[in-house]
Amino acid sequence: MNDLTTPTVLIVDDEPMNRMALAELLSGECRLLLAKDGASALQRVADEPDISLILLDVSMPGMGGYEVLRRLRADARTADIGVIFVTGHTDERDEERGLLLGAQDYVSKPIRPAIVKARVRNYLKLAMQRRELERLSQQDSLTGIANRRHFDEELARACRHARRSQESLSLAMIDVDHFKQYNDHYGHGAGDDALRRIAHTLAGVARRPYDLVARYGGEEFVLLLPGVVDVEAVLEQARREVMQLGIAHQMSTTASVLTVSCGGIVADAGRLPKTKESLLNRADEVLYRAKREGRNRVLTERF
Ligand code: GH3
Ligand code: MG
Repeated sequence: MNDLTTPTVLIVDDEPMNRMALAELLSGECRLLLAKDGASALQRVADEPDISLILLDVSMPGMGGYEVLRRLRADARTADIGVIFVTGHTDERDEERGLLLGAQDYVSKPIRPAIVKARVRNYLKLAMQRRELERLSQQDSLTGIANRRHFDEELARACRHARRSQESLSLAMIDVDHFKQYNDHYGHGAGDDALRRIAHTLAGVARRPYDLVARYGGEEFVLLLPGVVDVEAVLEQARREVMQLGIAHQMSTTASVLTVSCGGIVADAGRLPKTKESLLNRADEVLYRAKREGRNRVLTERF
């Protein structure tokens, strides 16, 4: 994982001298990658998910800059990468064409170092602000874990991936038991603290690279566990670790401490329901069975 505060810039030019000049100019500003033609630029982009900006030469042997840009914009994974054309073509029509294709900016060769540096800086500053806003928009402000919006996006993505790869997908809903009484008795502030500690505990349990824990709303959490995993074991660990936090709950009729109920489902790729809502509903049904059967327990279902 790259340092999120240092942006990555890809320099694409068939002339080694041009690449070196730009790299030298920007070496203190960002992490730099170099490519010598259009095809290797696209390969670099496919290998490096964190590229913020591409300084793209227009005329190169083989695939030129316009075609590289067209392909970047046509692929959802790369459509948002910034592109600044660096070109000897200073014709107005060329510049218009590049901008219409979705380039952010245009600088002409021979490059004027101070101008290029300033334009790159300006773009990177905006890109970093946008990235921070995006991060905040995916985060639950109380607990710091993912929010429902982010979870819904990731669930849709995980369903598509499961269908493509024929891997199974596991999902769980986790709900705090008797939390209304906890709030009523200990106060809303204590309730908030408890939710933070529970969120942190759940995040510690689901920690494979594509696992996701989110706050779904109120005192309800969701867990997304793509691929093959022993859901029952993960949820049982979550349930146990929440209990072990030892958050006293005198008003609970289930235990002397705060507890959670968990409803998990394992969906085989071939049997994934059409919509992610029906997947969530099934997990919700299992959760409510866990509630009815006495709370502080894990139930799972496979289909
Ligand atoms: P059950 O065991 O059946 O789940 O009962 P419950 O009391 O946990 O469920 P209920 O849905 O009746 O109450 C949920 C409570 O969660 C109500 C609300 O006050 C509390 N709650 C929801 N969001 C927050 C929050 O952000 N902070 C705090 N402190 N409390 C919250
Ligand atoms: Mg509850």
